[in-house]
Amino acid sequence: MRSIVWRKEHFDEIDSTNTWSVARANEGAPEGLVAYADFQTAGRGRLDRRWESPAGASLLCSILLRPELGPDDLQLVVACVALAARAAIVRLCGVRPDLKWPNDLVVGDAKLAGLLAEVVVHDGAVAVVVGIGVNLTHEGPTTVEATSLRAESGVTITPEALLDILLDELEPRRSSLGSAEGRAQLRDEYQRSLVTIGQTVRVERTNDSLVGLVTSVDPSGRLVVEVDGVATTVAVGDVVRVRRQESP
Ligand code: BT5
Repeated sequence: MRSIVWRKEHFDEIDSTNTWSVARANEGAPEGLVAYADFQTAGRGRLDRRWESPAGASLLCSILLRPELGPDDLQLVVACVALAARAAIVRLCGVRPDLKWPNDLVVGDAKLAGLLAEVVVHDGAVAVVVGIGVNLTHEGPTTVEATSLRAESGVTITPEALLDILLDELEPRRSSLGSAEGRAQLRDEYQRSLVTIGQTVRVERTNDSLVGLVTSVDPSGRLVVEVDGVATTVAVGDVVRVRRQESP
């Protein structure tokens, strides 16, 4: 695959970089468009949740990709960006966050970053907008267990510095999406980076929840959870670690 030409668009303030990028994808914008902002007035998480950050305290960006993948493989695109962000963070300040399935970067149990992927189909062409918010100097809302890169490393990193290294790390992983061998390598890197593997978790879905042991991710990046000895594949949901009960 030819290398991607990244085209960065900066906003002092915007409602949401994802909302803006989804609109551009709907107009047919090519792969490589990157929107980033100092401040979002309506930053979005999944399921209509909010992403909060004061001005200039986070990397807030959305990346438009057009991978040649089926809808079942969306989680691999999220994995690409999450792994690129993790590698960039290691390069810049030595902090090594874990990935928490499906869309978080965490240090211990504290959330450092969240990702939001949205699929756009326009004239039969598929685009994926992957948004990521990384706390640089802001430790997130007080209501959640969250952290920042400055709190973890003492280093203040600018959004531009993190974005440039993230895109540098994303390029080879984006290429990997284009071949079966590359996808297998990506899945291995994803699996190694996921703190969720080996945990007993409760997966909360819109209409139900299940509890089981996470054993792996499948080739499409979906979570494989063993429930009463039976392997169940989970494509979407929030994951909460269940601490094992001590025997009385
Ligand atoms: C996410 O959703 O974690 C996805 C966040 C994606 C944000 C980026 S910023 C650039 C782009 N443009 C957007 O509009 N969005 C993307 P979810 O897993 O649903 O988590 C949301 C929850 O995280 C909230 O309900 C809060 O509990 C918590 N939260 C909000 N702001 C946070 C922060 N700065 N740090 C840590 N946790 C936060």
